[in-house]
Amino acid sequence: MADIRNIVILTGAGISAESGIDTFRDAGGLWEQHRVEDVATPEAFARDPDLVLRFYDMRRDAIQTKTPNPAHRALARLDREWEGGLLIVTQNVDDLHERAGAERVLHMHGEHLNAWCTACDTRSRWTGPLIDRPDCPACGEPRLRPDIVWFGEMPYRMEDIYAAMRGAHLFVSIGTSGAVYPAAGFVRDARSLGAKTLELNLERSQGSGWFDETRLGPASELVPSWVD
Ligand code: BJW
Repeated sequence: MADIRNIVILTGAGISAESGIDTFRDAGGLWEQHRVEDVATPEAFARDPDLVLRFYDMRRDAIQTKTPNPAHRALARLDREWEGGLLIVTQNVDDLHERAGAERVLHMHGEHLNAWCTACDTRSRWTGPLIDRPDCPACGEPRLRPDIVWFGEMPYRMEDIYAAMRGAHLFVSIGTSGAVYPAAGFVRDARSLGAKTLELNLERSQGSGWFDETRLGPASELVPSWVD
């Protein structure tokens, strides 16, 4: 790592799998249990908001009982100790990076703990279950939506992500299938911007061929051994 100063790390559902949070596309994953079109699009929310809200209530309840695993803790340690530039860009909506102690974290697909008022663009902490849903604390709008980037919506803070990628010497992808854009294209972007690229994943992903190096195995083992 002698010639590396700035690092961008992309994480996906695989880093939280060993904490007990379902991934999306693995066997038994969320998209086998729910149709994407029913729960993870703006059209679904317009058509049947209660169904979508119940799906996210269920996800939020499940996530809150889970705890960070050695992979989250290793990245938090790296974040604390790395004096160069570092950005953890996570596609995950859980807060396990933060609960492990990481600070330089960007949630490009939103956060399950947040509610978003599209009437006045205020984010607030999501507190209510279905029968007691809070109104917007800023404008009183009664219908808040989960602060989640659904299919067809623009992921958050793309300019900040590309600013970090432009200065990165190393791009590391952890636990993501490379099935969802624009995150799936980051490895090619990073390469063309001159960064070295490393993938840490349980199995080969759709993007594996683009990485300089791929290491296969569980994140709880691969990430600590890469960090140390
Ligand atoms: C382990 C492990 C262990 C397991 N250790 N590893 C260009 C080309 C083609 C299509 C598109 C394109 N640009 C845009 C699109 C459309 C679309 C898209 O990509 N569709 C594809 C399906 C083709 N993208 C979008 O719509 C995005 N928006 C966008 O592009 O905006 C621009 C735009 C706007 C308007 C008009 C036009 C353009 C938005 C995408 C939003 C994604 N949202 C979701 C759902 C969030 C809701 C929720 O959480 O409920 O985000 S989808 C879901 O997939 C979730 C994830 O963040 C995302 C990525 O999944 P991830 O993390 O990779 O999980 P898995 O399950 O797929 O993989 C897990 C991996 O871990 C596997 O590889 C395992 O092997 C591994 N693993 N255990 C290590 N222990």
